[in-house]
Amino acid sequence: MSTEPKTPATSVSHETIDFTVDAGVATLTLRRPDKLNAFTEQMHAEIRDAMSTVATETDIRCLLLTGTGKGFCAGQDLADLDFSALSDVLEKNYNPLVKSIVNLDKPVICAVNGVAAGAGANLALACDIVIAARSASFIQAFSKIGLVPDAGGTWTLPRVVGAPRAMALAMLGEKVSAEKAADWGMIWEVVDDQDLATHANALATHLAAQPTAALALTKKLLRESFSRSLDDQLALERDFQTAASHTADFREGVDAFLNKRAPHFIGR
Ligand code: T3D
Repeated sequence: MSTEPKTPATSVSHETIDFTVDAGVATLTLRRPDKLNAFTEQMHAEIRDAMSTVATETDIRCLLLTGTGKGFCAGQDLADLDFSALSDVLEKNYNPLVKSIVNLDKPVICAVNGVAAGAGANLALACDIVIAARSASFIQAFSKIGLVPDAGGTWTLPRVVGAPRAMALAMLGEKVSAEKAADWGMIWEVVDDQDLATHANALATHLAAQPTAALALTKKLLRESFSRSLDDQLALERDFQTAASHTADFREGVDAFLNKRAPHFIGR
């Protein structure tokens, strides 16, 4: 058993998200339930603010992303759309958001509590470990309104489900159930709706107490592997393993094992 980080619980109030930090876990909850938590300009600004705290606070060692109500996120709020400036919106909002999750040097869990559509689906798929409620679903809704997939979907989808499924999902915009998403390897697991929050919190609390510096290196290694040769990847593993071996957590992990006691990891 590992020990939870000792951070005091904090909560920052926003209008469209909830953001809390407790026991090393930052929980970012999308909160526009009447609109299935669709993204607005304001929500993007509030998420940016929260993500900046997650990136810079060393006491935060895991991020949990989820939504309120019956949806996880229905993508861009189509009533808050600037038809003349989509590329600006992607550059300002969606692209930095996806990068802030993929490049975050901490594990990111997404607990998909309901439908995840458009950029909402691709936001979920950008996270490191995705758990979904049994009633949740994923929809590449873009083709239904004459857009192309964004928020990293054309990068993530072929990697997680393969090109044939990615192509059909993107072209047909069909709803994929949580069960099918798990069968296809799009997500980690499905849990009963009533168990999602408890399960996701337990997983996030567990991860926050793990050797998170090594987890950050692991995340980077796996992400980088898609664009590297085997030789380059082996060299990167060597370098990152050297870095991991210099952490206090490595010494602690080995000592705890040899002395048959629970390790106490500090994330450094
Ligand atoms: O630069 C840019 O900004 C471009 C970026 C684009 C990124 C994108 O994400 S494009 C894709 C945008 N999203 C969609 O096209 C999905 C639209 N929504 C749906 O297709 C359906 O709502 C769902 C399949 C997701 C769920 O269907 P259902 O039947 O469970 O719920 P509902 O009744 O359709 O929705 C409930 C309410 O949420 C409803 O509002 P009302 O009528 O009760 O006042 C509905 O209008 C609202 N809602 C759902 N999605 C959106 C939305 N309102 C605004 N924008 C939405 N995306």
